[in-house]
Amino acid sequence: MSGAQGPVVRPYGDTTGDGMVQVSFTLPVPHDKRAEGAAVQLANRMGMDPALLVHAKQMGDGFTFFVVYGRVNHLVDLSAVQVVERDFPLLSAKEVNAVVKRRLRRKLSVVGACIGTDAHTVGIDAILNVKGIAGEKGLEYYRELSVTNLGAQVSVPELVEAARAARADAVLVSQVVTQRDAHLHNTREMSAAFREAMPVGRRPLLIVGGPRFDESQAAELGVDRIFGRGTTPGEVASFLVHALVTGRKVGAA
Ligand code: B12
Repeated sequence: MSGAQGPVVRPYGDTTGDGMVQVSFTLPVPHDKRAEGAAVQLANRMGMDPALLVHAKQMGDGFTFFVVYGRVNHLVDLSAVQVVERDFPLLSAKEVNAVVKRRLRRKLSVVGACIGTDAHTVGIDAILNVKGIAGEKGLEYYRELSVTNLGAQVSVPELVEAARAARADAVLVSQVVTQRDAHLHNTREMSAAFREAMPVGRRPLLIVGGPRFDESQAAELGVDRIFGRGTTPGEVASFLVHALVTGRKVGAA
């Protein structure tokens, strides 16, 4: 990337542009003076100078949690920041229903699940269940969508079978646990299984979501779209209509 082009920002804590940030981490040591020194040294090595220890608390045997506040010199050129922007129009539930009814002339079938050992269903329920989230109703509320929510800890073969049985237009998978990159491994396994089980053209749209995904990794993971923190059902419904009805199916082949 060439030199700075756009607005350049630096963090601030007390006064604009002072570069102050706060980080937290855990070290595998009991809480004592040496542990606190180690935390400050780590912060220094991360580029914080000065690094001020503002909180330290032992968490069970042999682990200490730290919060460190300090100055960094790094700048961010906003024009060089790359993000996945929403590239489809946001529709109301009424508009989604109208488009599906008029153009698809049947209900759009959606199958959702948490796969692998992941039992964090709150996120997928927020998207699918009528109760929804952030003042929006979930996809079950949409008259022209048929929703099958398989719940927690669904195996990939079970998901493929359920998608086949429901003639799914889209499969929505949630992955919240990221320990040992489980979310990435599970997503790759899922997309490979659909590629193996169904020919192009018959394969449902594959969507994953969860708070710790990098939304730019869709192609790499073999899915059509990734939704991250704070996703609302309306965004997902609008994307479904865009990808399956009004636009061409997007993403990985
Ligand atoms: C509630 C909770 C639980 C509940 C889950 C209950 C349930 N039925 O879901 C219980 C107590 C069971 C639980 C258990 C565990 N948990 Co827990 N849990 C949480 C907690 C506190 C909140 C998660 C949540 O509900 N968020 C609210 C929802 C609405 O947000 P969301 O999931 O991000 O969903 C939104 C978006 O991401 C997106 N989205 C999500 N999925 C999808 C899918 C699609 C298709 C789309 C479009 C969008 C989308 O849309 C949603 C709405 O905006 C988090 C910490 C936290 N504050 O986040 C830890 C957390 C996720 N849990 C954690 C852990 C470690 C565990 C356990 C392993 C603990 C243990 N040792 O037993 C177990 C694992 C159980 C299992 N087998 O999965 C860790 C994960 C760490 C990591 N690196 O992976 C966290 C981060 C806590 C922590 N800081 O350590 N947990």
